Amino acid sequence: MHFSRAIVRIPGQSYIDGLTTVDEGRPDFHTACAQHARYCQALRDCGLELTALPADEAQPDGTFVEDTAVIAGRAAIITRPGAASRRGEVAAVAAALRASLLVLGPVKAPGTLDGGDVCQADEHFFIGLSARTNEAGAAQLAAMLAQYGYTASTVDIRAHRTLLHLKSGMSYLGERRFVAQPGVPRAAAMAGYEFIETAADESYAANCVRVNDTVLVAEGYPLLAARLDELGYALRCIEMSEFRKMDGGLSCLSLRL
Ligand code: CIR
Repeated sequence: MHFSRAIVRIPGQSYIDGLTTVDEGRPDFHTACAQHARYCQALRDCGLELTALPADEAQPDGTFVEDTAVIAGRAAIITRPGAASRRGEVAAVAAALRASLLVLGPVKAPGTLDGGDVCQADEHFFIGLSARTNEAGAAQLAAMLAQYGYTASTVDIRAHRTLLHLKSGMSYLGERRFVAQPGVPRAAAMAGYEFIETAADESYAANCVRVNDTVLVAEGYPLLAARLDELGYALRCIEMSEFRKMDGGLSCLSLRL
């Protein structure tokens, strides 16, 4: 897949009051902004043109734009985030997406869907069933994807208590290869794919992002970085400490199109 654009949203000061299950202390707002700026620069260095939405103080988790939409080629499906406090995030992202994509949805109640639960592997979409994404949301997404020739199947991660979203635990690198934390459920439809498993103490790094010829990896996970380097990927390591504190990973911070 080739990406030419990305949508991001600058964190607001309310970022530190967002949702989290992580017990690593409150994020530092200024450090989060600096890390976000470096993330944006990394995307630009990968050749992407960025649309940076302004911070919205009413949306503490708004910087995690990935959860608000699913990109499928020239279409974007607007979600209905599982956390009620995040439902106000979708309007601004949908408006930005309309500039370049055909916008579908949103997912309708009782369906809920977070983009972080959606892992695209070429023409197939794996949809995590989680505390945020339910069967109704997954079925609505699958039906919209089918209109565009994509297939989809679900992966139930609800018993995996430390995993917020499917992509918190796995990423698709292309060429039928995933990076995954140990213990992330492997759906039957994943047979035939290669898995690079992270070390148990590097499980956060399983959320990495292939952007054109580069793989963005969180800074501080040397075993995964060495393995990806050995496999020939060009790596860009990005400091993510202030996003990790709020359950966020690299993929959550952008929508790539
Ligand atoms: C939340 O709990 O919704 C945010 N604090 C973190 C969302 C992370 N998004 C993602 O993994 N796609």
